[in-house]
Amino acid sequence: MTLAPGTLPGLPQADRCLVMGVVNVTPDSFSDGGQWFGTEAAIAHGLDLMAAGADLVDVGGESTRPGAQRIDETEELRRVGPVITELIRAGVPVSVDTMRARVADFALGAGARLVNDVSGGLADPDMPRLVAAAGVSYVVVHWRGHSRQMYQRAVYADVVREVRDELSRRVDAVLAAGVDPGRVVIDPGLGFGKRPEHNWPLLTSLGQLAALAAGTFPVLVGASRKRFLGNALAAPDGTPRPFEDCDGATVAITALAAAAGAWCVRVHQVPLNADAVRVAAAWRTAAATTAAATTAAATP
Ligand code: PMM
Repeated sequence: MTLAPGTLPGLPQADRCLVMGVVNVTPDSFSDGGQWFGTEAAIAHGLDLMAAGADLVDVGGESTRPGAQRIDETEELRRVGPVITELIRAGVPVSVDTMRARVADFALGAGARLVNDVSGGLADPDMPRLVAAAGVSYVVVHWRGHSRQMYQRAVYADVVREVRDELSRRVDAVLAAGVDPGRVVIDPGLGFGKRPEHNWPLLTSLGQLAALAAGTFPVLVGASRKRFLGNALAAPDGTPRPFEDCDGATVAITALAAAAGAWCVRVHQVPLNADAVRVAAAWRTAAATTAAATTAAATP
């Protein structure tokens, strides 16, 4: 099926896929751990991402890299609180990347516009009710468990069908908790309980993943710098490409996902991805115009 990017109330609007820049206020994230761990560095990075063309900035304080240990709520709040407050004060549209309702509550109180919950509401049962009460948008990510168990649970017979069915159940649950269906975004959760070979069929099936029992939802894609890209670009001896050399691959995924109708891409490096979503928009427009002209020419 064809997917259209769609628009969500209260979030930046554009006639193209949006670009979400990532600020990981962590010492140990897979792709940029430690780079923006200090409050001042993280704030400056968020501002830089906006200046480089991001539509919104996603701020997170807990690493979800495979095997990562959880931090406690106080530490998570200590990391992200001042960064979120300051970016919002500077006029940046902020998304909070958290699995904890209390952290989301703080961020929403400060003016965050989107809750990005990589557990899809499974890690903290209070999260869907909180999002519903706040009336904000909610990214429901496909997830099968915390980082410690991530790979044990990465077993699928039909990854697209299973991820879609599990996402569908999560979306039903968050709607039952009162979340507005017009504010739900779904995300296949690339790398979350998935081995490299699971991510590709999910990427080529965004339209199928978006069409759930409760309706068709906008899709967010978070492929940036993930390990499966390093594997795809491995050296002849099989050595994976280091993540910091995978930005070209990320841009390629951005172009393909945006051309397929993704609503937003979550990326660590903004400028080339901001170009890619514009190219994809021109591509989609030309494809639609050509298809309409072909249909008109074939109509007697
Ligand atoms: N991936 C990471 C963190 N947050 N959020 C969404 N919605 N989708 C993702 O794929 C996603 C996410 C892990 O990536 P990082 O630690 O390398 O930034």
